[in-house]
Amino acid sequence: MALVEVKVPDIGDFSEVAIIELLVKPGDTVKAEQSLITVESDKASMEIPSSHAGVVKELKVKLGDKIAEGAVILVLEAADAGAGASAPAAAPAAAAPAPAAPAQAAPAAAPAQAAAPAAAAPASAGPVTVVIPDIGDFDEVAVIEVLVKVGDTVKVEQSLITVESDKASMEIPSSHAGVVKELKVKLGDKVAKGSAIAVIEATGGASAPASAPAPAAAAPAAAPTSAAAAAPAAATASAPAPDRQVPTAALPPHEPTAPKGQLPHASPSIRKLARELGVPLEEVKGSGPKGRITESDVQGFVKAVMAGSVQTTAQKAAAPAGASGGGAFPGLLPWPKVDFEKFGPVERKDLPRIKKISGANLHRNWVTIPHVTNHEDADITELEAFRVQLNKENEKSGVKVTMLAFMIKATVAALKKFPEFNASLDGTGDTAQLVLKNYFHIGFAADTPNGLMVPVIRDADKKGIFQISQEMSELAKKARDGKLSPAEMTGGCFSISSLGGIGGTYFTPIINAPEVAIMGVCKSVTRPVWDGKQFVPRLILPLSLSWDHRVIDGAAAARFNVYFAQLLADFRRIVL
Ligand code: CAO
Repeated sequence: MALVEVKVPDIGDFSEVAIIELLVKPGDTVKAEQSLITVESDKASMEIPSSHAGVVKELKVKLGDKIAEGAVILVLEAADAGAGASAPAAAPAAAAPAPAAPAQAAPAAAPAQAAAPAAAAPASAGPVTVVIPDIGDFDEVAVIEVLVKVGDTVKVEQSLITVESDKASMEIPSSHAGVVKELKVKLGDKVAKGSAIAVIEATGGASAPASAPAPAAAAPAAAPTSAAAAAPAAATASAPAPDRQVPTAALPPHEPTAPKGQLPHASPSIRKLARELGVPLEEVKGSGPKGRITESDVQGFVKAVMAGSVQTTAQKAAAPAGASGGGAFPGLLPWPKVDFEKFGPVERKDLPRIKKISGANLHRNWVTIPHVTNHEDADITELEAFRVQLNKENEKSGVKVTMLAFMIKATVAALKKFPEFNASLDGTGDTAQLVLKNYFHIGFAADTPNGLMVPVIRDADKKGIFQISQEMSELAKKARDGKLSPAEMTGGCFSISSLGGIGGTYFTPIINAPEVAIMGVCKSVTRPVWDGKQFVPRLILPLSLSWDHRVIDGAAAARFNVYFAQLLADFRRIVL
């Protein structure tokens, strides 16, 4: 038994390709021509097969390594260094007739490479039939994606179709810029060198001669030109993504089609997209031919994970012991799918943009912050009388003082007394810190036709009741007119959500992260209150304080609420 170094064969004009998958590990027994690694360029992915049968002794590469022709992939204890070597044929179809040398094995084969731009007549303008270039020894490859449609404007080297053999997939770029007049292929067609792909009304731009197919002497697979390999990034950056003509049946996104242990079917660009998004392709159900994973499959998977209706294997592994699985939250059921029309006529409306944004924030805050809500009643009989009197005295000023202005001042005093309420959590786990603020910016929830907004009164500690009232009414108007700037909604320390003008008794306000508490206020009502001798009518304001239990303790919350209510009951206390 001899030790054999298996090397990267002639892979054409690629100077370097990235290893995206390791298909074997030390100790594995491999057959000649069994795939060892998968490498990927911008336009193609390919598996590199073994030149020999034997046992893997040592891997010389790791995921993410950039490799080129001649790089050693692994050391193999060859079953028979001479006879075990593969025939010249190799991945992906027939391949490089590079003879495998005993002991120091030459690459078994040249994998298929990204195709050079599709060949076409040299005409620089007018109709051009773009054909499949030399793609090596493939007899026939299947068209698995049609990336353009009639009427599309394409650039030189923009991918037109994706073809696939059993070991590689590659995108075939256009040789000419122009408008697609006719498509000569459809999904599932088998094509070979010279097959017509499309007729393009060329606008003059053709790929440089350097990018013509250049079969490598030792590797008949189509040698990509450096232009073909380098161009796609620019092409995709400047051109809108074409509508991929692939089946987009609404299949459940999380029932992998790839048999266990086998690679999922996906084109190089889809693999790249999945890697960028961190999508485990082997967990995605493909809706394309032969279970091929399409762009919309990847998008559907991401949406499902974000909605919590699907949990990746990694998420399941990270879930707490005993969790029953299901979504990002253990045990969470998928959102119910209801055919509403079945029960009666309905109307569908898009959610306003603000609702989408605030909804996402509220959702995050509700599910990530351990909320507790304490309720309290404040006797505002005297304060309300004072407010009414103030407004009478200042009728002409045009500034109306509402209870909310007093509550903002009371909030500042309570935050000064209980600084952990004027704080934010920064970081998680061992590195978590409490950021205590020495400023007093108070937000208030404003109901607008488009949804909830929270403008912020800055430096409320430095402002009087009239100024706060005036700013509040200006900010509330701006909010309703959709004219609030982002700066007017950021930097808050604590928020007040007042439903006092509407009604209700108590509710659970959602904390406005990264704040750690929020005061909910409902409508004041006159109630009979026992004063020790008799029931007397008092104006009672219901308060609901939600607080983040990671930062605040229940006793502190109760003290905050009691103090806040005392301030409103006797506003003179604010100067103490
Ligand atoms: N109890 C009884 N009456 C109250 C009150 C209270 N707690 N708070 C306000 N009122 C009265 C006001 O005195 C005013 O009465 P008049 O018209 O007789 O003067 C009336 O209700 C309307 O007040 P307002 O709403 O114009 O003023 P405000 O300062 O109380 O509130 C604002 C301003 C912008 C906060 C409010 O208009 C608003 O949008 N509230 C909704 C907040 C919200 O949606 N919260 C829920 C968030 S969670 O989804």
